Amino acid sequence: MKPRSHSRTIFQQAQEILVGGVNSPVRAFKAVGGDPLVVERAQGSRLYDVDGNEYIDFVCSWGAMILGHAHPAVTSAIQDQAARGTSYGMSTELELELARRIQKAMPAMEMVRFVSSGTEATMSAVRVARAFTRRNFIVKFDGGYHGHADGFLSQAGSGLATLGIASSPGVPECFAELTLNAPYNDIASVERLFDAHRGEIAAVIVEPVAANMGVVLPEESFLCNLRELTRKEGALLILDEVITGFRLALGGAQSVYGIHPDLTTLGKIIGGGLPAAAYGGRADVMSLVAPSGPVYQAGTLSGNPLAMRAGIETLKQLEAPGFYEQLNKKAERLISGFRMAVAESGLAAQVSAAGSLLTLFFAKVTPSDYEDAKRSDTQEFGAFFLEMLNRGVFLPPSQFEALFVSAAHSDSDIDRTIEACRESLKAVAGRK
Ligand code: KE4
Repeated sequence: MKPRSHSRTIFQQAQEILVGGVNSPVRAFKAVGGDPLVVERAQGSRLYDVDGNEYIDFVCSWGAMILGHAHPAVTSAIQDQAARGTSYGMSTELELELARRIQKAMPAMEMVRFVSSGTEATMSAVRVARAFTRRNFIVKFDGGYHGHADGFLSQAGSGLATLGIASSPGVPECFAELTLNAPYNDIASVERLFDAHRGEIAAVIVEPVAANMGVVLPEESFLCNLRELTRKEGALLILDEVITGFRLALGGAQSVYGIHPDLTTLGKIIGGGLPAAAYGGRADVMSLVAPSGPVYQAGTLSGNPLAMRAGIETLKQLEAPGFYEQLNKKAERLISGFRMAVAESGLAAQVSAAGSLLTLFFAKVTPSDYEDAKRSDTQEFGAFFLEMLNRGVFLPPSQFEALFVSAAHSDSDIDRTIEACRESLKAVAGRK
């Protein structure tokens, strides 16, 4: 590993003009320390920094690069489309084709609207849910992340004060109060919220497999209880599948867990690494969105032709028979290798996983909600992260994120990563 001196210089200069030197907070490595990576290029399972270091990449652009970086079919589609112009601000047949592929994979998406980020997708889904139900409150889960729209930057108030309190300056309390928070996997707390706000809750938004507190799995019947409860209460169920969509299966988590949501949000994978996201679902709900209905939502780059082409080529690869079986087999090898390395190290650590999504928690028990996840030893995670990075393995720089396995990760990548994990855990244990 060469010293990351050029990365450091660029990052220092970036801090003079880019806030925090980055364009998204997690990239600043604040949770793990050390100099953030400055990437020069990527190919397959590899990232290369500006100092010429090579890393096996398990961030995969936060899940978007399920095929790996610079997949030839995706790259040539983008090149071909770019030569035809990069944005028209008008409809194309491409967005129709991608929408049809999405709907075929997720039949609950009867109507679709493309936007440019997951934040736009979830923000818009909540807006149309409020319009459809004529109710103002929404329920989200502690540790759930749905992008940075004001209403989502709300956390559980203290004690019984179930009204949300703003988790970020700049979010007026009156906005935050319209978001009610419940612990993940705790259906009784959601029932209590509905009892306290009968007829006032427009929707429940949930990551069907939580991945923004680290990977936390839904307990048996949690999701179907949520589905039953929302239906009974006349509220909409929004599955935020920005991470799980086309990740856990072609049909997303909703196909794995057999849940038929009213609305679904997607992002990351459907843009093939370019900015594209979507929200959609019941036709009677989505028909309220302009220009069909009065709920306004718009976007200059929505349905961008390059992103549509990249998404189409990506989904074509995902539709190939056996894609997910092969991907999950790779992930299973990594997961069992990590578990063996943890057992050898004697450290209190757990691997929590769903398909090709996983988190190594430095915790005594596998978290089932955010309170559990927050008990993880983030110092130990930070030390482990840096040990892995210095061995050429790039993990998400936060205990509360997920590792992503891509189709480009080879058997030798997996073996090398397991060996690096074994050595890194030993180094961390050796410091105790
Ligand atoms: P974007 O606005 O970042 O495209 O999507 C927001 C979003 C919505 N829903 C879920 C479940 C998400 O995970 C996200 C964004 N995920 C983070 C990673 N945990 C993006 C990485 C970042 O913030 O830089």
